[in-house]
Amino acid sequence: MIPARMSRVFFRYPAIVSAFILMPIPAVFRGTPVIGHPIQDQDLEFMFVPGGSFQMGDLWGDGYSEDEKPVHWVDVSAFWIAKTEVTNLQYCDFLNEKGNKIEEGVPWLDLTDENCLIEKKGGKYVPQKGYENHPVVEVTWFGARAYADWIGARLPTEAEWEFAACSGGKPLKFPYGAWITRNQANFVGTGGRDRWKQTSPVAHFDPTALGIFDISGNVWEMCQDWYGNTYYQNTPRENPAGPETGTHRVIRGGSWNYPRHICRVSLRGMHDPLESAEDIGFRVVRDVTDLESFHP
Ligand SMILES: [Ca+2]
Ligand SMILES: [Ca+2]
Ligand SMILES: [Ca+2]
Repeated sequence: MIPARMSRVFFRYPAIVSAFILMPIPAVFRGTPVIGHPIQDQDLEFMFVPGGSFQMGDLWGDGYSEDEKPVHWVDVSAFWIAKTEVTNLQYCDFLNEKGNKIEEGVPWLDLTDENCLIEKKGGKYVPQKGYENHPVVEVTWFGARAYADWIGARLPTEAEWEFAACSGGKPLKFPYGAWITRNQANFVGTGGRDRWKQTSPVAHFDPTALGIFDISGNVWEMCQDWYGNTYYQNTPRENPAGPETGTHRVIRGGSWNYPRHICRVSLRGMHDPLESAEDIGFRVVRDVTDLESFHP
């Protein structure tokens, strides 16, 4: 069954892929980056990520931490990824329907935090003026997961996140290549097109080759996996989904609060799922249905 919410969600196949949609896709297309489309107003829009194999981890040997090693091959099945981080306005739609529920003893959104960009006015959740299109922050992992459920989606695994961040598993250090500039992403400080000391509106910078925005910088993005610092030493090749248990969840991509080097696609962060922060948000992904699948 398609959830009611799906009526507000847009899925895009890149033109090059849609021609092959009903036939087995040649191996050469696996992991091929796809071309993006303009973002659609406040509605969630997804890009198709063809499945493929890639080398996950610190390809360049310049990570801060051993947790990105060893580099290892991973097979990722096709999935859909939201083009942008979830915005304050999108998150308000959710809160106005479901309420700001308590899960594991904490509210989905920490409205009491001075850094929260959403407020409750006249019984309704509204973004602070001017922050409608900025990514939601001060949201817990449970609040992120609940939103994803509500929209008929889920949080990405960190393997999916990294595969998408390097446009289908290309050997890239940063989402745009060997380097990242202030004209490409919002990291700490300002300069060039990065005019922001804190969050920027989503999709202000150019998309990656895959057609997604702010995959590095702006806000950290929560993944579904538990964080394990030695997980790469013993991980399944096919669609790894993290350790069975843990204390922290994986976050990826760096933020407005961290330096350029933290925007590396292989960098792994972690975050207490009961906590919320001024520079941590999320984006959602969706599984490919049988009908949409073009794997033989
Ligand atoms: Ca900045
Ligand atoms: Ca981001
Ligand atoms: Ca907080």
